[in-house]
Amino acid sequence: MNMIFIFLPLFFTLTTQFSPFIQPNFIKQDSSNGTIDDPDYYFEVSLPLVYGDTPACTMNLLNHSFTNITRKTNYTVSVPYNPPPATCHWSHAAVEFRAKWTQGKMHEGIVGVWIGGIEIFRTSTAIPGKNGGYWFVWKQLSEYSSVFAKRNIKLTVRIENIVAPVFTDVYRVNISFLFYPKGAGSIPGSFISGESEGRSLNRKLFSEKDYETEDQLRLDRVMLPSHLYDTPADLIIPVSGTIDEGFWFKIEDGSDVRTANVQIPKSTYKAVLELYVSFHGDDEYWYMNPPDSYIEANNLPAKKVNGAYREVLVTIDGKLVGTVIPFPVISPGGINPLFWKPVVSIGAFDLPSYDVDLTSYLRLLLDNQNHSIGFQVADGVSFWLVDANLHLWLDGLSMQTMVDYEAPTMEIEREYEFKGLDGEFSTEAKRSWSSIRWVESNIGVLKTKVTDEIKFKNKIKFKDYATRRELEQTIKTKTKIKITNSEGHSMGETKIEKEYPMKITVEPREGPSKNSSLVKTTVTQSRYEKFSDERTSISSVLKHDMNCIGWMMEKNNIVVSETTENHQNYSYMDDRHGCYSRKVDVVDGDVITDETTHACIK
Ligand SMILES: *[C@@H]1O[C@H](CO)[C@@H](O)[C@H](O)[C@H]1NC(C)=O
Ligand SMILES: *[C@@H]1O[C@H](CO)[C@@H](O)[C@H](O)[C@H]1NC(C)=O
Ligand SMILES: *[C@@H]1O[C@H](CO)[C@@H](O)[C@H](O)[C@H]1NC(C)=O
Ligand SMILES: *[C@@H]1O[C@H](CO)[C@@H](O)[C@H](O)[C@H]1NC(C)=O
Ligand SMILES: *[C@@H]1O[C@H](CO)[C@@H](O)[C@H](O)[C@H]1NC(C)=O
Ligand SMILES: *[C@@H]1O[C@H](CO)[C@@H](O)[C@H](O)[C@H]1NC(C)=O
Ligand SMILES: *[C@@H]1O[C@H](CO)[C@@H](O)[C@H](O)[C@H]1NC(C)=O
Ligand SMILES: CC(=O)N[C@H]1CO[C@H](CO)[C@@H](O)[C@@H]1O
Repeated sequence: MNMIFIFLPLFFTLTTQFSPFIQPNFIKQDSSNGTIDDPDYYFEVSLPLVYGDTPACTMNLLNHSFTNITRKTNYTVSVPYNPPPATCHWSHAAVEFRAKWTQGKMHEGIVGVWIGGIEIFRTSTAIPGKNGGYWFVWKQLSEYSSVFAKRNIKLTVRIENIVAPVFTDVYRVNISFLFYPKGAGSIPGSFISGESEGRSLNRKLFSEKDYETEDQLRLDRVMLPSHLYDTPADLIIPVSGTIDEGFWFKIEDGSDVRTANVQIPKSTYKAVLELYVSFHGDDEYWYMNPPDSYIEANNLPAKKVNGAYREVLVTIDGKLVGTVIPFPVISPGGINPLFWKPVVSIGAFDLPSYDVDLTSYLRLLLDNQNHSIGFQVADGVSFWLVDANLHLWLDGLSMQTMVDYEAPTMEIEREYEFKGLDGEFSTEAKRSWSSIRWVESNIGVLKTKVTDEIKFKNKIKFKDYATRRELEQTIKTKTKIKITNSEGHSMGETKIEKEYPMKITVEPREGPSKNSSLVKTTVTQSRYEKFSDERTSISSVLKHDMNCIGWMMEKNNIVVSETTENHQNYSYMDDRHGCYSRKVDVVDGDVITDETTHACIK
């Protein structure tokens, strides 16, 4: 497959969008013959399902072709959902999402999947070549069990961010739900060396509610919440818009606050808000945006871009209760579309969701009144798609949870230095907060202290009249949950640490002949996530590294040759489910290495 990119060496010539990269709408289908073969099958390097190969039952719910739609007609499709028959004994669910893209002009899209208004899955579409493309994605959905048990609800799918006014492509979607029996889950083929009697593997994946005594329940209820979804929530409430909008809120700028009302049961003892977030349009590359002072000083015909810091803010009745700086998922049309053939970037087919623990704020919610949960994107420009699910754990015992919290603190430092088109822009932000709650239990009053910290660092450099651009960014988050008894002895500590580093460079070189130029682009990105719980000695570590490099030669604004590499290392270690690692190397669209191992490499 080959393509013609209308490459714009100076991005300032873009008037509609401020973007340092090739835009998918500038990609045209080619009539000349290139050197890169067109791959058909696209994939993301990620963890396989841990429930094994044989579901207790499978339900195919949706076969739909999105085509022939315009902005005025509908991008949304809904079908009825009912739980599996009583003969199917299940306690875990997963979704199997199959997509096929045939015909058309290769538009980029973002797709959301909701069940009963609860978002369960967000994915982007690959940008296939002239032969079309297909991909499969599986996702574990056990934390949504309570929704899968509901009758007479709807499964809804929406596609958005289609650039064309009329969508003539054919994008087919098949969705099935897989239901698995109760029992241990493990990564297929996984083996933990030195594991006696498979101690950890036999531990229940999600402890079901079969507590022996109320005392046990009380104690566990205090200890377990540290692992956010250790047991699936009893009730999940959507915090989203209407179906016409596709449930998600389209947030247009930094002052756009979108809210939804929720009323929660008085018996709630734990609450976690799960946020789905993606960024598009003018904010697709928010992390590469220079400040507006730079745009103005250079008289550039770009819109307001607001620099390179974004944070999704969550409020209850206008009070800030949590924030998220999302993992910068690069869409399959992003930066250089040839990087993502056939392996897409980290998270592109299964966008991560983010958890904001609201347990400390329950006092604000437990009064049988409606409360407004709001979302805002600090410094955002058009547009962000945001919605959330409020996971609630309930019981009949009314436990007193007294709360003391310190207001969040936020420091942001911006240093901008530029002369003409060249300069350096650095942004550093740090946010931290903590809360303390006391819970009465059968072993006395226990104190839970939660501390959260987010650190954001972004540095952009423009050189040689801004034709050379460099980005270096890290997002780090750390959550610590510490439980102590009335004597001040530690009863356990849980830590969740995440780190998302990213580096991008775009570097033009002189071409071999007149009117030709060479551009080197590199992207390195990682996703590190670590969980550890001292009391149960459960821990898990995810490490995903990606490294892409591309050379593109263009002559008279037409790409004459292009070479790309994408290297990814993925490794996951979990005391309960086992280990998995995979190494994938792709050169010019060909997968030259794809190795999987299940041994736990410590
Ligand atoms: C592309 O290759 C095919 C066969 O290999 C040939 O028939 C066709 O003319 C070529 N197209 C161009 C634009 O070179
Ligand atoms: C979708 O297609 C499959 C395969 O042809 C078929 O078994 C299934 O019944 C279809 N599902 C729906 C909901 O139409
Ligand atoms: C698209 O719609 C037009 C008229 O509304 C119809 O003639 C055409 O067959 C449709 N195409 C597809 C692929 O459904
Ligand atoms: C789009 O589809 C949804 C769900 O099927 C429906 O509720 C809504 O009214 C439709 N909107 C339009 C503009 O047709
Ligand atoms: C909460 O809002 C819903 C509709 O949004 C309304 O039906 C309900 O009566 C309200 N409840 C209270 C207690 O205000
Ligand atoms: C270089 O570009 C100029 C203007 O676009 C054009 O007139 C000239 O013919 C081109 N030269 C070559 C060698 O392609
Ligand atoms: C993957 O691991 C190999 C071997 O340890 C290393 O040489 C390579 O640089 C790694 N690739 C990435 C993308 O980190
Ligand atoms: C992408 C995919 O698997 N599509 C299938 C969906 O189901 C129909 C049958 O209804 C098949 O024809 C498609 O191939």
